[in-house]
Amino acid sequence: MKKILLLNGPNINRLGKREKEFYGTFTLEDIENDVGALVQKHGYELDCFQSNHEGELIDCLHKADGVYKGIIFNPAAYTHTSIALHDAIQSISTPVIEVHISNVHQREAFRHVSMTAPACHGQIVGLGALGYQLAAQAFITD
Ligand code: CA2
Repeated sequence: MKKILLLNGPNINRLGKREKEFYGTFTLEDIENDVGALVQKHGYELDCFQSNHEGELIDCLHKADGVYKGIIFNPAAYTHTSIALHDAIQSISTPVIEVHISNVHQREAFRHVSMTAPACHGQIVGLGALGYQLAAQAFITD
């Protein structure tokens, strides 16, 4: 099972266009290419999926169960609201690492709470695009 899933939630497809002070200048495509190159060096395959729709993210998590070594997931704004995504993560046995590009704890109070993190294996926040690579590393060396 040398496969890893990179899953991104709403508006992550807009990275590199605005709010560069929070999210940097890189795009989702850059993240997918860089993580893909990293995992490939270690003999892993990367599948990528991004959706702006909660239900599609839930369906993707369900389908991923047992297929991947691990799932790198940035649920974006759904992090702070979605009990449904929490339950979807809880309902699968494949470990999920939650990643946030920005340091959500330095931002608005509504970003300080993660509904999804309690169901996750781990969480990485505030390290920019590097966070995705570190999450991949955790699954590779695990
Ligand atoms: O820091 C992160 O990775 C976030 O998950 C990004 C989400 C935000 O809602 C979370 O609180 C933290 C936002 C995704 C990207 O949104 C954009 C907004 C404007 C321009 C480009 C992207």
